[in-house]
Amino acid sequence: TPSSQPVFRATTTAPVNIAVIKYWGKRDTTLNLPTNSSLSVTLSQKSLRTLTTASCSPSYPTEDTLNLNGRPQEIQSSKRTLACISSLRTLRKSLEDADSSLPKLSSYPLRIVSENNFPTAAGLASSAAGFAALVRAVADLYQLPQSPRELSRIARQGSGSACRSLMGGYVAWRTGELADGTDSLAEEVAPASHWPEMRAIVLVVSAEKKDVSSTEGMQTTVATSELFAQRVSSVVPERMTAIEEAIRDKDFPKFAEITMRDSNTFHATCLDSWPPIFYMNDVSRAAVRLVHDINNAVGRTVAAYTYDAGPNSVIYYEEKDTELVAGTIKSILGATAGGWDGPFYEPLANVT
Ligand code: 2P0
Repeated sequence: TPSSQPVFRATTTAPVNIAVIKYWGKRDTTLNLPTNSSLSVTLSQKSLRTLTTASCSPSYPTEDTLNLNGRPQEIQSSKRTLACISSLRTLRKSLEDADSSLPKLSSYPLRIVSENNFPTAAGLASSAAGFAALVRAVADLYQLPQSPRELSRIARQGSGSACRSLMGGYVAWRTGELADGTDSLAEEVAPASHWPEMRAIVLVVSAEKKDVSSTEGMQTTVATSELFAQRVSSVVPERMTAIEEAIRDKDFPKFAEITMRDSNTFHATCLDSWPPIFYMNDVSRAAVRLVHDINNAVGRTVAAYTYDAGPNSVIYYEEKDTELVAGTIKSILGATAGGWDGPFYEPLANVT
């Protein structure tokens, strides 16, 4: 009977990462290969994470299924999800082929259940944590020996930024040179413990779904922005080198200026796209001004903002400046802006 059949199961969580050098642009849309390298900070899972359980059983109905935040997803129409699952299954199959005593998990239907503890598609990098958790959960279920670095190649096919969520701390996604994408991988630049004073606060300006998806937006930018070519050829490569030095030296003012400038350049290429793309709004811009005002008033750079494909701010600072930064922002924007939809998330910037 079906009930006597075994069910194999693995549960995992994956963190959100917030880029300080932004990924924006694909050179290959099928393999999700980027036009430029990017670098992110992995946020603490205490505040923002995806929780995913993957299971498989010969007793399951024949199709793989995915349930996200309580809703069944059309997995068969999601090429990216199918690509991740198929890569993982192939790796499992090769283990089974090499060792006939292993259960034939690769031949069983998969059931994946995933839940975010934060709004999906609100510019909080939900696809990054989502695909990273999916890949990690299925890899654990299949007991794959691959390293996070190798799994990042698979997660990248789900969502580019997901490859950076398989590691903690400071993570670079190297653009790679090969046409097949095998060298387009994430790698840890420094562990979280290297700079434990780093903090981030997320200001949820709006938890609404964004108008233009990242995938669509970046295609428009690549095809139409005149500023974009310069960003890819010289601006980002120089900033990648500089921010890696800033992280190595724990030089917050340098880290902060590069972070803010790269957010601004990314949003400038969005505005320079045709038709233009807007992700930041008036509340986002008020937070930008406030961060510059705080830095000027203090007389040193204590805070850095960054914005993804949505209006929410992520502000980095060091633990010693918590009152100056998080305290001021909460009291000023929390009291006056009236635009805040949701709670302030206060994740530690690093995974512990
Ligand atoms: C990033 N973003 O580096 C940049 C900054 C948004 C702005 O990665 O098409 O959801 O799935 O590869 O990864 C959002 O893009 O795009 C993103 P796809 P993804 O975090």
